[in-house]
Amino acid sequence: MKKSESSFEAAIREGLGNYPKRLPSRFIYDKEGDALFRRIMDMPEYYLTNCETEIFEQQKVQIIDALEPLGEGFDLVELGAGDGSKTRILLDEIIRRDMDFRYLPIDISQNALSGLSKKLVAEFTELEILPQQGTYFDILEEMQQWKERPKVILFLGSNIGNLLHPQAIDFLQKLRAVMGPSDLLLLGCDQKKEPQIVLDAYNDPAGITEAFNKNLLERINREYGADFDTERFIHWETYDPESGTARSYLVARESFEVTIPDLDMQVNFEAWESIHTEISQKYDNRTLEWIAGETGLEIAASFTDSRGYYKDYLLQVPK
Ligand code: AVI
Repeated sequence: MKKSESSFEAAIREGLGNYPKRLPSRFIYDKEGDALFRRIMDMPEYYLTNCETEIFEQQKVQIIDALEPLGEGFDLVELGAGDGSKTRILLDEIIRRDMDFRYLPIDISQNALSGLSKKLVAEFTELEILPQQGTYFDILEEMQQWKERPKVILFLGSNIGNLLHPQAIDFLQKLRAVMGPSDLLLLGCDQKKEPQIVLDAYNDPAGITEAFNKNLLERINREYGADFDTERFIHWETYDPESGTARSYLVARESFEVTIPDLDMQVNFEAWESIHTEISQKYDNRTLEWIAGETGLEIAASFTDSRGYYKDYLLQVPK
């Protein structure tokens, strides 16, 4: 059994066997979950993708100018590269300047990496691309060996927001440990804003986010033979404007029992019992300064969109 599969099993045992129930959002992303996330990124309510694209399109010159301290011959390492649609804007600018660099996209999905490489090689014939397949954790270990060349790490799409602050700090500390003195980290962070705008982004009327959230249960049905009837759950989103935390839940409409034969588990739900599935953290400068400080990094620059909904922070090692 692959590591990712067995850790899904552990998460189900732990998350559905305890009270209150929870399932980590990273397990939403199988083939169906990836497809649903691509649909989310195309939704008008999900402003995050358009904001980051706007930042890159409007400010690519300033962003690439800010990479100058790296010097020549650097590696551009992207964590969770996906289809690379936003990154290609930056790649285009770096190539236009004839800078000496290599692109190392990292993704858990070999399928996504193959599609990305094919697309980029066709578009940028001179691009040196070295795709790396694995979890962030595997690749962090591997990154220990990439210390000789200066690098800029891209962690875009507010992926950091799916981690609670202590986990985010822990993860960034691990990244910091593989950074040399002139290395940089470009971190995409969704910002605090009018609460209704956040709620609408995670609760679309077409029900795509609901299907995405419920894919956790559908996956347990597919992979472990469970009999979740997802119609018996409602998708529920909350947003706390003080902490900036959006939370997703699945809430049982009535009491029932679910069987997961392959894990030899029975799970009882009381009426209105919830499963907490995801957090999507929204940030402000103060919070980011605190997180950067805890991580041993500092903010060198930041780039925002015209509505101030989203920011890409460039983090550096303090001199
Ligand atoms: C991948 N991640 C940054 C998305 C987010 O905004 O938290 C996942 C997502 N969940 C619901 N909609 C999108």
